[in-house]
Amino acid sequence: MSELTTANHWGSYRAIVRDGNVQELKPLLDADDVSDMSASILDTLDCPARIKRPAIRKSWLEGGPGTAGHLRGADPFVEVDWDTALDFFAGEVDRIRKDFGNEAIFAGSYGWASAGRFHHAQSQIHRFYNMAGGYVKSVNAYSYAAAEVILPHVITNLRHTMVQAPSWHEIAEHTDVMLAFGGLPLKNAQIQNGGVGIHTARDWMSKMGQGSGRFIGISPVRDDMAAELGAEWVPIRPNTDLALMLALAYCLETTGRADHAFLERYCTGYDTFRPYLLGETDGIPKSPAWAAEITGMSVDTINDLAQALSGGRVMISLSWSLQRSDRGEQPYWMGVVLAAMLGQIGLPGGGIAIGLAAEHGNGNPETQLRWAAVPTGRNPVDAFIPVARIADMLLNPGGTCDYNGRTITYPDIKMVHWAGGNPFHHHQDLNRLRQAWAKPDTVVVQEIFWNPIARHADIVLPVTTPLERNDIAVTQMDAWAVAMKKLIEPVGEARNDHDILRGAAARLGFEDAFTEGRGEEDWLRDIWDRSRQEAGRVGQELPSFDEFWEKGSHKLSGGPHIRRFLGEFRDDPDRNRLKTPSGKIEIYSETIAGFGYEEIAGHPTWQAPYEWLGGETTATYPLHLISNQPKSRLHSQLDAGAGSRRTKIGGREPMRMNPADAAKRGISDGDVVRVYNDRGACLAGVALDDGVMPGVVQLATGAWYDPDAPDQPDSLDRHGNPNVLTADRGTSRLAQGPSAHTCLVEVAPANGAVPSVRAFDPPDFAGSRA
Ligand SMILES: Nc1nc2c(c(=O)[nH]1)N[C@H]1C(S)=C(S)[C@@H](COP(=O)(O)OP(=O)(O)OC[C@H]3O[C@@H](n4cnc5c(=O)[nH]c(N)nc54)[C@H](O)[C@@H]3O)O[C@H]1N2
Ligand SMILES: Nc1nc2c(c(=O)[nH]1)N[C@H]1C(S)=C(S)[C@@H](COP(=O)(O)OP(=O)(O)OC[C@H]3O[C@@H](n4cnc5c(=O)[nH]c(N)nc54)[C@H](O)[C@@H]3O)O[C@H]1N2
Ligand SMILES: [Mo]
Repeated sequence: MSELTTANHWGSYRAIVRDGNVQELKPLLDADDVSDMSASILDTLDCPARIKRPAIRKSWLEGGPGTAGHLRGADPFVEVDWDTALDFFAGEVDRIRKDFGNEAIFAGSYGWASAGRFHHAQSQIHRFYNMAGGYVKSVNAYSYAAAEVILPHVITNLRHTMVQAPSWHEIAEHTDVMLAFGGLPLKNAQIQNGGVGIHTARDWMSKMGQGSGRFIGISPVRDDMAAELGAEWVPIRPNTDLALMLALAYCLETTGRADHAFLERYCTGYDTFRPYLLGETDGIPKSPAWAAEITGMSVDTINDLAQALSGGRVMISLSWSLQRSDRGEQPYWMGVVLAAMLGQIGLPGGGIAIGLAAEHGNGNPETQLRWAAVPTGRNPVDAFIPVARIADMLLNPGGTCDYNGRTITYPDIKMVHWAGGNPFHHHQDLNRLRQAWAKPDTVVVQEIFWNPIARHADIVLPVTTPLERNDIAVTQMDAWAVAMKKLIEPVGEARNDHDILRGAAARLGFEDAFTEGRGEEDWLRDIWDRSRQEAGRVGQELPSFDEFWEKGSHKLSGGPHIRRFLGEFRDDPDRNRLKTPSGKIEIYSETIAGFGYEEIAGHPTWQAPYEWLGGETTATYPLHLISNQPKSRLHSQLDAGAGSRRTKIGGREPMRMNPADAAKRGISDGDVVRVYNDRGACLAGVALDDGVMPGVVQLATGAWYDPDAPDQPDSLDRHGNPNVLTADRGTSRLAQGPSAHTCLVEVAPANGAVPSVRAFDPPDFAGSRA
């Protein structure tokens, strides 16, 4: 028996390994893991959904590239040996680049993959394609695309808001009132891209709950604020936060509480914004009465919130979810304006917080180090898309898209390659994505499981889990480094991403460049040693690789607990200018105004979202669907595992619904229902919950898409994947981010026999070859 350390995005573990099997995963560093995933990790390791051998889609194998793309997701597979699979894969890369150029290969490959610096699927695939002549990439993240684009125009870059996010420590000590738009969901704070040493959020939330600070959660769902916080819940119609913020700003301005000295010294453009706020430009004062109509809140509630803003040190907190909606740039911009009007930006515990509790690291009061990574090299191809424009690109080769002041022309993609992400989880309007997905000649996927992305591929290459390889788990957002040790031999014929790509590189003649002559251990040492040098530069000391590996984990020494986001700017705005054009906070942006997009003016303005509870479409689709992050898994990862399957209702993804909405429709707790709109339909299992406001239903993302008729264009999803319902529309022409949180649906009892869920079964096989 041996005890070895391992880690993943949701925690660090001590594994008990006996006779080549992992018997148990125990928390390595802390027991406070409210979303412990160990059971799911273990029971999916060798489950029926695990991909054991390389496989090729039958029509593609028989007819060659470009054959029956519409059958992707419906065709059976033929299992092949590795040489055959790699010959086909490398052959396609070569054919496409010769015949069409590297601009015909899309390898943006967005997704979270697994923790571990070396076996990081995105680094590996991008390194590979850079050496193969380049690929079309994607920019920005599904998480916060709109924020990434708007924030640098008006205040600072998103990365800065993450690594300098006010720490829990600072909030507990200094914040008197926090207005948390979108809440501070504890479930989300349990994970971190790259790994988590000790989960800190829950303890801090308890501490803050016991302190004197007042926490107000503004959200359609009550448990977006952890019980520990003892917070007040103020329900709001989804996607109307901007109107509430405007009304709060209106109250500050009209009662003489706006900090004009701050606006004068640190901001530009308030003079242009103020007439809009007061209604002088459009005849509509953005008053509490005006906002009450839009938000569904009472005038009194809005006035009370405005009063609360005079309660001492005030923090405006914006969840990332706010900007994954139509015109999602706007509440972010207005959140900044509101904080500026309060004049506390740069003071401890005051100002603005972005993405607090969205992940473990934001708020985690720990030291940060920029760790070394696998070098990916330079991409010779310039073409790119905003990440969520994938279906648009595939459907409209040669078409254009506006993005942040420029016009992008969509390349004509012949080959798509994904490693470490699941667009059939993450993208909106899956029926549309399936149409788009039928277009390319060839789709290559490196996956662990027969999940929907693997099923929609032509060439499927089975990949190891982190338990089957050696690696290092680190992230800039946590103080811990954990040795991820190989616990077991690869399951079936699974290979590491690096080894798969090395096999193709060998066929294409650049194996040595790809590997630099290094094996796994050499790479780990190289990454560690380069990180050690970087640590030295920032006053940290890392042990030698051997010492670290032997010990299994290492904690960096402590850092400042009070970060004072934008503190230097506040101290001296002339010397520490922001990187905005004016060097100040831009309440009015000439740059954005200059783009001439009617949906985004030069300052924040309210416009009704394309779908919302106050609009006309509510006659047909009267419920707003919140498809938020799942508590029981990470996106679609480990949906086949015990932890996630335990939560299913009638085998379907649970959908929470207010009892009043259910009663109107004759729906009871535990019923299987049909959720639908013009874009699609899925089944789900109902959980009644008065913590979801009336008019709203909440169905988390990540149930493996399970089309009932996979050869039909608009199939019912049997399992409860909300992305058959969401719209594939960019937030605006500014960022073109995903707008998943803008979505109306109707719900009805699923009368009669309902098809059983087959998402976790392997696909059909039509034999095997060599
Ligand atoms: N409706 C709706 N949709 C959303 C969201 C929403 O709020 N609502 N949120 C969006 C957000 S914020 C995000 S970040 C995305 C997340 O979207 P993704 O990051 O694409 O989702 P994951 O399920 O994490 O996909 C990772 C995939 O990589 C595989 N994998 C894991 N480790 C490895 C590895 O080492 N190698 C390889 N080759 N594969 C590996 C897993 O099996 C899994 O299929 O979803 C977005 N989609
Ligand atoms: N357990 C777990 N944790 C995760 C993830 C996971 O898959 N599982 N995913 C991680 C990833 S990739 C990301 S990007 C972060 C995402 O972090 P967030 O974007 O903050 O996460 P969400 O869960 O989508 O949204 C949080 C809450 O915002 C509320 N909300 C939605 N729309 C609106 C609105 O218009 N107005 C208001 N006021 N509230 C609204 C919803 O009620 C929702 O529960 O989470 C990370 N954490
Ligand atoms: Mo995300």
